[in-house]
Formats: sequence, structure tokens, C-alpha cells
Amino acid sequence: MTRRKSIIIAVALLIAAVALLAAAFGDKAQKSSGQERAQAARPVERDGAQTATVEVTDKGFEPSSLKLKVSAPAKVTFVRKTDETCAKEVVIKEYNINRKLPLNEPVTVEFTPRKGEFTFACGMDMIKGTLIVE
Ligand SMILES: [Cu+2]
Repeated sequence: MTRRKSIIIAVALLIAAVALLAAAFGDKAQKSSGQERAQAARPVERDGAQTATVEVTDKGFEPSSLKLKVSAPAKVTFVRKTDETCAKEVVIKEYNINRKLPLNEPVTVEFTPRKGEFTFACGMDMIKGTLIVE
């Protein structure tokens, strides 16, 4: 085998190894972010506020829990996507928030989270979600 050929083979093996590693790590990264989403969604920082969107679907609030940072202004936008729900308003008792949710109309509530766990719910307190503030 010539030296040139063995270099080509070595490079090909290296590329294959890198591709395998990338596939393995990419898969792992995707899995852990999926798990995170199932636990609690994290807000996105925008204009000095932590922002997040919660949809009302036939499954309830999605995501059903949000992790917020304490004392940083929060803007949470609720969008009701279905008529097949009793969650036509959202209530966050501890923050004196009670807003109607017209179909497909984003409604943003603003508040400054205090440490603890708080419930957001429909007007009858049947469909619920959780704000985890830490
Ligand atoms: Cu309800």
C-alpha cells in the first residue's frame, strides 16, 4: 500500500468516527431537551423580561408548567387554540391576574415572580398549570 493510500484511508476513518460521534451526541442532546420540555418549559429572555407562551389546547395548558426566575419581570402569553375547553380565561390568583382568552388571540400577562410555586388555572380551577419560581 502506498503512503498516499494509507493517508486517504486514515482520513476516511477519521471522518466516519467524527460522524458517528456527532450522531451519538446529537441524539443525546435532543433527548435531554425533550425531557426538559416534559418537566417544565423555560422562558426566553427578551427586552429585559422573561417571556414564554402557553397554549390552551384540548389537552389543557401546554406547557403545563413554566420555570421562572425570581424577581425578573415575566411576560407570559396565553393563546387559546380550541373551543373544546373550559379554559376560556386564565386566573393566577396570587398575582391578581384574571384575563379572558378569546380564541386564537394572544393575551400577555405581566408580573414579577416571587419565589415559590403558583397555579395558573381556568376560571373554575379545573384546568391547571404551575409556575415554578426559583
Ligand atoms: Cu374550567
